[in-house]
Amino acid sequence: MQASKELFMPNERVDSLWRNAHLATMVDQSRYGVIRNGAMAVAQGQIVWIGPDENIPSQVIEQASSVHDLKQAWVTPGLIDCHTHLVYAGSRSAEFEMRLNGATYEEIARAGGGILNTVHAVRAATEQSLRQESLPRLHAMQREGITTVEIKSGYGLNTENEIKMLKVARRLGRDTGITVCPTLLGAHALPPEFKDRPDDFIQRVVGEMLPAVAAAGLASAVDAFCERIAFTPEQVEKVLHAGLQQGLAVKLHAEQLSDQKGAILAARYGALSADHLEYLGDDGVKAMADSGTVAVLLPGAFYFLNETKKPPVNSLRAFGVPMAVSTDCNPGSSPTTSPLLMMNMACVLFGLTPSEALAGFTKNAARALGIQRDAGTLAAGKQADFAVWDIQEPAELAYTIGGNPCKLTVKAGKICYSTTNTVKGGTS
Ligand code: DI6
Ligand code: FE
Repeated sequence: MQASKELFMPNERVDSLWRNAHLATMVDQSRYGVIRNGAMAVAQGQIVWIGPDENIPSQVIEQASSVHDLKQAWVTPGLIDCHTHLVYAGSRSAEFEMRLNGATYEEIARAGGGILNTVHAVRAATEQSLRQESLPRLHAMQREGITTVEIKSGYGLNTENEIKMLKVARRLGRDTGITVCPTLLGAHALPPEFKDRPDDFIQRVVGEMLPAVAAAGLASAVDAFCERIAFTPEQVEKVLHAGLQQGLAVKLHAEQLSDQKGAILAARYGALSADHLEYLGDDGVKAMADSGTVAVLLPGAFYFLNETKKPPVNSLRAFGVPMAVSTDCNPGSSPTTSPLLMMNMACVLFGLTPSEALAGFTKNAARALGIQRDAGTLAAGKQADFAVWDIQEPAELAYTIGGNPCKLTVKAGKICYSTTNTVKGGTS
């Protein structure tokens, strides 16, 4: 309340006032930071006042250009999907069939399929067709309350095609009004033209791709796949080092299929997040706790690959490592666009509580992207990104399997999706 009073100036214009709602602010994670019968005032895209409806200052009501009655619906921060490979072409349903006939994900990858299968499709696609294929995925996310998404490159694997993917990612943000945080994942797999020459490829990533992408301002973070079927910790380290030198934040695909000590490496580079983490050991958990690195859990990939080893959630909790949850939306290991289904899986498969799962798509996801100053909770001074849900209690978001109670998605105070219309750019 203190902050609200400071932010709201008596003569200030209020663009919109949202009343008669229950707010899961996520400021206090254990109880969702609930304000029952709450209200929020928005000016210039920011929350300027938030609190119980009965305490709304009279000036706020007088100055409000528009008032929305939310009819006792629940409001959460706009959902943040902090790990996706949403820009891609084609499908990998044939590999899904192969896996169900006995092949493993690793075997398919070693035989030149897997990620490289999608690389061929992305290289063959135009910027326009890549955008057309990817846009419905982002719209689907918007319909489930997403207001911010991270999008990785990683299916181009050369400078020209990685740049093509990142340009499409940027364009999708403009198409939808969703904030896109772009990440260069140049070291995702070894492209065919560098077969048996991984060190030469890493040199290309570091010497050519990374500087070109950074110079064009097309990425805010760098990522790599540290794994037996991808790159060694030594190779990954070169990429992280070069990324930091170019002013990018660091993220890492670590310990997905085996314990390569990737999370320890990521922590050493002050990574925002280490992601997947099924095979993470206690040494990795401790390193992440010390560096403040967020653990991004990806239950969709765990489920879809029929993985049995779970990430060490109890240990992450015990060491106070913040946990984010994300879709990992990609054609090979997690073909989903549903944050709500991922919340359910994070609870049922990994043992997160429903409030941890929601924090994983809000507060902790913001931290995994380094945007916690502006996003991830509902509080005065934050961007007015929120979702409105037709539910009785916030735990329902993680409880339901499938289904979608999202009524409205609001970005910087503007409605960008509602159950009755989708407005590009939005109206307040
Ligand atoms: N791990 C994953 O689960 C995705 N990338 C990665 O490094 C899978 C990407 C794909 O199979 O297309
Ligand atoms: Fe991934």
